[in-house]
Amino acid sequence: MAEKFKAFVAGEWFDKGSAGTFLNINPADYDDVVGEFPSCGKEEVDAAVASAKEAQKKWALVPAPKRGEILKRAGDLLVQKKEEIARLMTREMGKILIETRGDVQEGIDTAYYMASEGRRLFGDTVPCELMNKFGMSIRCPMGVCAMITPWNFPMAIPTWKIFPALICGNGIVFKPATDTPATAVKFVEVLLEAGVPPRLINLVPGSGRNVGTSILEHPNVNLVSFTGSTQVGRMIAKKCGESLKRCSLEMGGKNAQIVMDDADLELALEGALWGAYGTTGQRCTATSRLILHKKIADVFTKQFVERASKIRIGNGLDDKTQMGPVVNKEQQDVVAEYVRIGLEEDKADLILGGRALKEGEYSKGFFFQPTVFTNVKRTMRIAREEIFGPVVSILTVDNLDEAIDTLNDTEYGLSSSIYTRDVNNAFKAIRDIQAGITYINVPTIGAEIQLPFGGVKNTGNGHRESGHAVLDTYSEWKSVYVDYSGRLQRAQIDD
Ligand code: UN1
Repeated sequence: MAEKFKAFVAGEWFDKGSAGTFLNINPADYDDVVGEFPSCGKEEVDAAVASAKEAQKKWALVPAPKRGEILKRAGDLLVQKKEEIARLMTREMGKILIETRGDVQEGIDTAYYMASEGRRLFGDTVPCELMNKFGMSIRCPMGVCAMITPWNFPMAIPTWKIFPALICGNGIVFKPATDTPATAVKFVEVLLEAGVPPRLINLVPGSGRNVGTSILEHPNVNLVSFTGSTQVGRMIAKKCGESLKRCSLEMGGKNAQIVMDDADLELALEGALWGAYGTTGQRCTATSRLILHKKIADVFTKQFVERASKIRIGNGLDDKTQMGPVVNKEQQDVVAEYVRIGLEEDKADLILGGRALKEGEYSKGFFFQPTVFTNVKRTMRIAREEIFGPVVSILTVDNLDEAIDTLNDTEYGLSSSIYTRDVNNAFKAIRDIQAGITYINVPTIGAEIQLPFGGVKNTGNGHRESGHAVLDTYSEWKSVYVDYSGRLQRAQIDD
């Protein structure tokens, strides 16, 4: 019998939703059922929004430093439960333990960062143009914020959204990905134990069609924050546009690492392997293109393939495993389909991997070999579309300008990296690369939470997560003028 997990709406836990229940399985071993979860729908979303809206009125009156104390306690609890949550996360979505620990750590970092924002939440004080008049800007809550989160960072990404929303004084409706509802339950338990008012935080697991649609159509949802595919993000933006909800989108990437001929090749190799195959390539920041200077392309490719071929694939709970499965069967099929496309279209050379692993120890999971294509042209689909799996396309260039031009030749603009020892190359790249994040001698993955996270072009819609920039998403600015002259002073008219 599968363990029964619950949803949490209007201060109550319950184990059956209006759309029944759904099962969550371990992608490394599909006989291992992680749990049975309530499948929610419109009924629960309506109740969740009403509850969050009501509870938010009181929460907005709690001084922000006090809200911060609750976030600090949530961080402390995540520290205590880090190992337990990391193991559960590996079981439900497959990435290896050191990475799921890192995922929880990112949540802890966010808790502490946002806890101290409770004592800042800076606005401006500015001089006014008239005498005896004072001007300032303050942050006000948005109201009810709905979070629609992905499965690849089941703790970090919900914390990126929920902690800043809470510190800004908002109520929450949280729809986790159906592949990772267990981590979401643990997170909500932590929030409640830390002292977040029960009716303020609502957890509504269920499908995009049932829960997602009801959220988007609800008139009392003031903001939707979404991380996921560009295709779904576009649909969300359209829906939010109709009702003028604020919407913060963090979507696809086709991130590249440039390796120049003057780079420290060993360092660049390590970075490329981690960026490409960490999280089995399932990060929006994953390195899915390597752009190599022609002088080092052959030697770099040879060593990259040699090392990639040695990556130990297996169950992420095993300490020896270096790369876990992909998250589910559909994702395994998508990756296989891209390999087929790569082979057919314009004939890239498949020089490593390319197959789903289905035999022996892999027979009950969704594993895929580390895969490398060379002779890839910029126009090919494997060089342009997000694959979200362990597949790398190698492109060769003659110089830095061509490298940057190639890197920019995509509809996306999330993360980017250049390995070079030449400071002039580095600064040119910082200026000319079109991306929300540029790393110098660092792989494309591994953003820290004190800087803004997000992308340009079709990766985002101008909002950022993390850092203090995220506060602009979860609050409304109010400008305040205080005239203490005791008479009518007309701006732009009186002296
Ligand atoms: C994601 O892939 O959606 O920068 C988030 C990184 C992580 C977060 C990735 N800190 O790779």
